[in-house]
Amino acid sequence: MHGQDPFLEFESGRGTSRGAGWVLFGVTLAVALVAVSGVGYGIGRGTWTLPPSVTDKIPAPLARWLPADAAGRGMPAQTKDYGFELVEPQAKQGRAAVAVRLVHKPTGRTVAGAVVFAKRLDMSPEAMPTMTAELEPQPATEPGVYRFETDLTMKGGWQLSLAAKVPGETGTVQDKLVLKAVP
Ligand SMILES: [Cu+2]
Repeated sequence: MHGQDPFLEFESGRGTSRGAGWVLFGVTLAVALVAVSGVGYGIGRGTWTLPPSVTDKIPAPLARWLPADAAGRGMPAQTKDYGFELVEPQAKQGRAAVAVRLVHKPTGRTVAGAVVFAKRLDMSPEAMPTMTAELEPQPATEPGVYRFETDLTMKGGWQLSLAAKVPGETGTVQDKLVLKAVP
């Protein structure tokens, strides 16, 4: 034997006030859903970008679905694990060979097989950003070291801008180095 049916109590008792409560709850839920999907839509279309402070904390598999702006912000954090360093910080003025090492910072290991695809050498350290020098890629002689031939027509600081794709990593490695041309 059972007592009063709870469903009947619901219907007959405070049915009216509860009904109003459910309606209010439903409206709140609907508004929240629209707001959330609107935010998702804005981010998905690239209308809104997330600040690096946020994207840095997002796991890489999730972060690759987020849009990245032109400056490369919003890209997966793991690309910051890599950087370039000059094998020799100085070079003779004139025809010069420049060698850079691509390093996986957490382990200190050099990274072979990367595609170095964006590069520029200019005199921005000497307030001459429009003074550039050609960079001619050279065959690698050791794994993880990338070589270029150039003509350093003036002594002083030259900024080397590099970008690379590392096998198995999403996003792009970007780095800037300063090379000193000495007489
Ligand atoms: Cu110059």
